Amino acid sequence: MNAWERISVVQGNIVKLPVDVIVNAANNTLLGGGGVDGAIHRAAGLKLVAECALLGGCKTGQAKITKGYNLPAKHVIHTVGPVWHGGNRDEAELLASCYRTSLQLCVEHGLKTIAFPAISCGVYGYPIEEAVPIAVRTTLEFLVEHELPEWVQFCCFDKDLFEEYQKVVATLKE
Ligand code: AR6
Repeated sequence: MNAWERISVVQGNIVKLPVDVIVNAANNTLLGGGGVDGAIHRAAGLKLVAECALLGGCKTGQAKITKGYNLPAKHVIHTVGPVWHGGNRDEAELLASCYRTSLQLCVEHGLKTIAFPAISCGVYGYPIEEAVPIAVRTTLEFLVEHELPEWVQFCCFDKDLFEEYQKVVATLKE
């Protein structure tokens, strides 16, 4: 299967997705927060924050894995996206690294299906027209080189983001 056939764009709430692993757009403490982080912790239950507390935080651009507890997803990969400062503080490389390190954890743990939120595109202020091509391109480059994960979903909470992903996928495919 070619790499394009292994990605999908969906609209909805990532906590509902029955995949091997969902990705959390966390902060350096890994102890919870607002946005998708808050939604994932609420749905997973308190055992998730207890496991996260043992991980010693996470550097920006890196990722760590836990169980999914009460989520339909079996695991959660917690990654920390960059805060947008205008684009001159290595934001693009750090964002790409979030996708690469999360995908690499799928290889290491034998995970076949993963769903990503739009890392850094909420509280952290990354402009979606800059972030979405990085998400899609970095993921495709990884899939070309690796058999796992077999399937990647980009989960968009709102319609604008969903449309942006569809536009970027269509443009890159040409
Ligand atoms: N399902 C899918 N996407 C969601 C959901 C959901 N349930 N909820 C929000 N989004 P954000 P960041 C989208 O702010 O910018 C936290 O407090 C949202 O619309 O969650 O990386 C952390 O603890 C947006 O497109 O993450 C950090 O402190 C995307 O998820 C900080 O926010 C990311 O928005 C991280 O900020």
